[in-house]
Amino acid sequence: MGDEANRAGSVPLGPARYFPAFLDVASQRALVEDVRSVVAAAPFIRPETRWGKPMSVRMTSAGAVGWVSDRRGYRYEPAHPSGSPWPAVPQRILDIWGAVTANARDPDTCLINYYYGTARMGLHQDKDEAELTWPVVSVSLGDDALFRIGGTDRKDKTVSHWLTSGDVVVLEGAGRLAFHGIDRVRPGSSSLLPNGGRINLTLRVAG
Ligand code: MD3
Ligand code: FE
Repeated sequence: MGDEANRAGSVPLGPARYFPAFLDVASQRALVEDVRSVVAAAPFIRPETRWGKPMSVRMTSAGAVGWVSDRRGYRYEPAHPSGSPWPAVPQRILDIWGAVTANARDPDTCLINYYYGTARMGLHQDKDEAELTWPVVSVSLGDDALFRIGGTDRKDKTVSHWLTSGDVVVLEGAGRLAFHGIDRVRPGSSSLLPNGGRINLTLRVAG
């Protein structure tokens, strides 16, 4: 897996494969329109942790299932908390997965994270999916974000990198269970989103 994508221009970022400036501005704008149509059907919410504390990142999803968190814990659900099914993953987003993975199957969920102001995401592993062997693909849109990634032990050394709009990161193999997070976003660093902030699209096979 990955040889074709490496030929298309990825560099290592810790255990991740990083595609700087993978998307041109026209593609980024088209993706923002796709996000708008998803959000019209499945509005952003501010999930609560299982301890009842609201997260600083707003979230919604597209796909057969979507990631939710509340006092019952973290899990994938077939519907938005409103009861409506999640909208389909837009084709342009699926095309990115097709371009940077071996594409053995499509992702069944796209998490849409919205960071505004001081929103951040603490160091964590992604392991709510049924099979942890499929890649995870992340697309950054809008303001720059300070991304941190380490190893499979929380205490492992981490590397930090500012992700910018249009960047794509792929996690697979040993990197799939790496600890990672977003320390902060730099307000006003991009004009892509009229109201500022950062959107991250995360494509996964949830199972
Ligand atoms: C490393 N999101 O939603 S994307 C998340 O920018 C999440 O919103 C961050 O971490 C964001 O869970 C980081 C980059 C990313 C995505 C998945 C990974 C890095 C990853 C899975 C394993 C290791
Ligand atoms: Fe994550």
